Amino acid sequence: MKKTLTALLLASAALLGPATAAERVVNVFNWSDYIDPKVLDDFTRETGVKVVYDTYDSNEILETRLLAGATGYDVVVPSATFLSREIAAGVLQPLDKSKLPNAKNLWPEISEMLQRYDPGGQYAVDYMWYTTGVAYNTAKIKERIGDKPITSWEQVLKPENLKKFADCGVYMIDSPEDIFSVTLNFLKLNPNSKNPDDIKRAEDYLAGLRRYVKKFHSSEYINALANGDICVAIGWSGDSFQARNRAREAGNGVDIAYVIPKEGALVTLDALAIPKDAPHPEEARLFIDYLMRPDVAARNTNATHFANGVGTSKPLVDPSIIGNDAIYPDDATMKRLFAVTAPDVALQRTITRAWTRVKTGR
Ligand code: N2P
Repeated sequence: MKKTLTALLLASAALLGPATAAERVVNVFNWSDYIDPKVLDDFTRETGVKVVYDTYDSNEILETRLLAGATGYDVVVPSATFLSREIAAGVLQPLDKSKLPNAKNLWPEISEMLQRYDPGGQYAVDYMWYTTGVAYNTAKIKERIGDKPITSWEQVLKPENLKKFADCGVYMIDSPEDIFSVTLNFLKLNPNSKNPDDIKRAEDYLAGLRRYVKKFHSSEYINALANGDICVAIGWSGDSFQARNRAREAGNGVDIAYVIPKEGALVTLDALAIPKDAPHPEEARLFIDYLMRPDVAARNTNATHFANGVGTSKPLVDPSIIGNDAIYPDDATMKRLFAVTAPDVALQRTITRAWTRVKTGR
């Protein structure tokens, strides 16, 4: 009897042991506020692969880690220009599309846009795409400038105008690509200019706005807007609508609007990619493929208010989101958007330094 029990215990230990050791994992490094958290649980339930999820709010953070290597991450989500530089630097691995059956669901026009940064679509698929515009607290803006909704960059990028909002709080995303391109466009220079003199002009211009900016930060503005702590943010479309919804859910009377100003705005894409040295590339492909399922992509859009790259998800997206031109721009809005390409290493350094001076005033 005793012998049988021991044998039984040993047998069950043998069963449990290897099962734990073989637990499948995918390490995901994504932007903050960029997924429906329930999607992660469902992925694990359906595939048996555990998700270790970590977040960032800046391409610069992701790029520094990727270039250092051995990040331990299996899936990363760089924005388009950073993607192109990271492909050139050899820190990503090609995506084997034959192992991504849901790639058939991708939106052809959006994939085409992404291929300007990833020729032939070899390394990445689009996750989301979005604009950089102006989010604002409608009541606080009205108190200060009267019944004139924000429609133009002039209302926030002219120092004498931005000054009117300084007392109720202005944030800008801490993203030189976004703020420089928007400023260049406002100054009627090429938003994609690669001329260091243009960068200098934009830097000097931004230096005159800095005193009215409370903070440069790329994720805190969601709650700051929702709580009524700030009244203007230059930020991303989906985040701004998340702020609007958080305020609605809190029932705190704060009303947030987001606008793509009439002079146009930056349109960017964020792509799913696998680092060259990813420890679990097979699980990474499973995860990326799952995100390209139309129902899953729609859930992520419904939760984040960012437009996704899966065309076949559109019928499943909340009609108020699909019908919102500031999230899914119509043709007329689309014509006002501009995209940018990656600067070379030397210009990138110039931009980084200029941005530091803008933020610190030194
Ligand atoms: C998510 C922001 C994603 C847009 N909060 C910037 N890549």
